[in-house]
Amino acid sequence: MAYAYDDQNIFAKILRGEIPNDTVMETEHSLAFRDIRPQAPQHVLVIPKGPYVTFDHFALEASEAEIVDYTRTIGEICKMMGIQPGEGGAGYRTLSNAGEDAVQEVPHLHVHILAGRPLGPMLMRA
Ligand code: DGP
Repeated sequence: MAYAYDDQNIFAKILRGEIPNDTVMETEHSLAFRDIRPQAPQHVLVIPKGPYVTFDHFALEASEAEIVDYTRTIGEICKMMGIQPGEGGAGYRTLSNAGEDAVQEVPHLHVHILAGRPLGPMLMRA
């Protein structure tokens, strides 16, 4: 089944300027802003401006320009946040929840960048 994009989701409203956000970086195809409910001292969300629901949707259907812009934006934010392990930073975690098993709350692709404290095991033990 093809993805149906709900343009009333909260991140679509942020992209249209209907809801304020704490922007970290904006590019032609991407927007990064601070999570409203941070789960680490640094918690940034990176979203594409296009109407993509999940990472697989974006990876399969976005243009190369969008994919390059989005990927580079994530890298630039890691650089800006000073968290790159290869540059003396203490590291970070990127994650993107998709669908019901992952408890995706907002149906617009977002990658979380979490940093600033030890982040524990990758997944909660069942
Ligand atoms: P997820 O479960 O991966 O879909 O996480 C959605 C995240 O979005 C969650 O960490 C809280 C954040 N969030 C929800 N509404 C808003 C909002 O209006 N503004 C901002 N900045 N973040 C939001």
